[in-house]
Amino acid sequence: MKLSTHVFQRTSDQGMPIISVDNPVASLELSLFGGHVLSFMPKRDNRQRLWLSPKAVMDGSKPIRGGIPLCWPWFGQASQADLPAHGLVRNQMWQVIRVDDDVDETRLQLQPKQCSGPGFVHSAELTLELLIGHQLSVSLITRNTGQQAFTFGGALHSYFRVSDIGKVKITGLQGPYQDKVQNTLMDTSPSPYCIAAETDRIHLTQSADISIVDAECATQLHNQGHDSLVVWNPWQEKSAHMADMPANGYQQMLCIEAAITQGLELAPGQSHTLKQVIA
Ligand code: TA6
Repeated sequence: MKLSTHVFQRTSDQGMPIISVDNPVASLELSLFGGHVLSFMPKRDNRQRLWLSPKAVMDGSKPIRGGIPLCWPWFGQASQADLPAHGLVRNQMWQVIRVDDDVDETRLQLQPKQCSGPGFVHSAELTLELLIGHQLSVSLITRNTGQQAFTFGGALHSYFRVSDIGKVKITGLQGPYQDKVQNTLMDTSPSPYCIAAETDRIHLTQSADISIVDAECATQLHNQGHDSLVVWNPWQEKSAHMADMPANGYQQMLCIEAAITQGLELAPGQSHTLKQVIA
């Protein structure tokens, strides 16, 4: 089904609606389950920026491993044990509410079917806005549509494709971080910043510009509206124990997430944009 000149909707083999964008400068695929970007490739270099697990479960029975999972209205474990990690929206269907084609950019807006549920009983509106052009801009916009303030969190939990994790350097991250593997607070980020073991770090920083420098290329990230940048790689042992990840999958991926981990209060009528631009 054609939604506009450059935007199509199809049904995957597993029965999930997939949105494909193919414009003169870039291509992108998104699953309506989770409002989940699966791939992004600018045509100037035809290099896939995102990593999608070959073992990802794509039938809507669990969140998709890889691409850009949307975590909202909380990041990580929920306050109650029976609630899902990373919030309520990566497990539900989203719908397209707007499509615009421009000469070298396509704009898509989507919303989840529900913005409240167990663990978050507030009046909120959540919109995902994607600008698909020479770069991909991903904005998660939270609006308080109720009469009372609420506190929320979340993340753009992006999985980036790398050629070899052993050769990657991250630039632009300095200062202290919470190390979730060692369960300690570290004073300074490594320099050079390489990944050589299981890594799960919350950098409490509003630094905006980060580069993932790979063997022969670099992926540039511009982040906005976050209180933290999260760096995650499960490494060998954890990958081997994850049913939706190949044992060696950790070698080709690195998560760098624009996140709100500290809780952000939003007054009635206010909106907040959490954004990551990928170039
Ligand atoms: O963002 C890092 C993290 O919170 C890790 O602790 C790790 O478990 C990861 O996300 C993946 O979570 P998931 O629920 O998708 O398996």
